[in-house]
Amino acid sequence: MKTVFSNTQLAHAPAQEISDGQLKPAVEIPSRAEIVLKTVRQRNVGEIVVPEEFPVRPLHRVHAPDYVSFLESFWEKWTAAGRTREAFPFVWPIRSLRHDVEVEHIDGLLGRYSMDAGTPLGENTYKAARASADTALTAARLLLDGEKSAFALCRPPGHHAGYDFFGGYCFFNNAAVAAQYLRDYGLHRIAILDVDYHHGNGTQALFYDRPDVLFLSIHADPKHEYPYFLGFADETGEHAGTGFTRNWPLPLGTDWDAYLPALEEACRWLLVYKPDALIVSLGMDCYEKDPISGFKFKSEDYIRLGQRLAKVGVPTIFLMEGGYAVEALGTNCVNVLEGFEG
Ligand code: 6XA
Ligand code: ZN
Repeated sequence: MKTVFSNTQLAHAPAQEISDGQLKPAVEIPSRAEIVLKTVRQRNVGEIVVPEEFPVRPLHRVHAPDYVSFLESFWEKWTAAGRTREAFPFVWPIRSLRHDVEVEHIDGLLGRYSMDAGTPLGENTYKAARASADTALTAARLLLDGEKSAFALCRPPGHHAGYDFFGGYCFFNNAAVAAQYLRDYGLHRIAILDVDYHHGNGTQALFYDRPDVLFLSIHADPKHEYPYFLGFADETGEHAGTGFTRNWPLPLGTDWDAYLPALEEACRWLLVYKPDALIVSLGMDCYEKDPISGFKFKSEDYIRLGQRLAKVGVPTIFLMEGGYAVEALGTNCVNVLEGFEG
């Protein structure tokens, strides 16, 4: 299987994040991608290719143009305001505040275009997020050109990012951008299976009213875990998309045996839906030693995950999302890919 990777993705290198009421060292860091790349090389997964540079158009198919422009021009505005360090939003236009005002102040803009205060924006964030989307798009291109599978080693991740907001370490929704691209190039039905520990709220929302992109997500119960406000079992789609979203929120402490029934059910949905392509939002944070998560996957379980997904028998893109146990990230990720290839 080919791996798509761009060094430009490493340029987003946040120093700190806000979590647990503190400024802490950031966990979504460049070494995550570096160790996966190193393991892909060591274990000879296949050729490593540099992504094409895509124009902004495929991003605009999923994200608001003004949001893309905000990210592009952010650092210039931030530094023009005299700020020198990475940025965090701290005020949001929630209930009772106005959505119809033209926001000008950089702190207002940060709130307007974000969902949380836990996602630092820095000088190179836009450039790295574009490269991450290019990585996903190139993997999609490989599928269109006849490959049966591809691994998009994306960073920063994407599944929390929505139409016009960033959050959860995500800026552009790589899975959604790739899915829309496959649709635009002639595939009829795309399925996205999100196995990240966290619910992919951005991806779900982007396709919630559409039957042409099935969204399936297995994740920690949002009653007890980020993103808290989406990802419950009763969210199943709306309008033409009714029935084309499925969520399996699972309790904290879930191990492979407790996870498997949900995965089997998701795979049955894939059999019924018969997608032309499958995009796996491959978060690696269900791992037992993940520093911010509460599931109990062991490294061997990732081989089983890959094996099970191979049985679905659909052209598949694996696209990296979260996962912060840096030392094990390469092993776990390549376990999925090797399990898939059999
Ligand atoms: C809050 C947790 C952000 C979740 C990031 C993630 N700081 N999403 O791994 O999949
Ligand atoms: Zn996650």
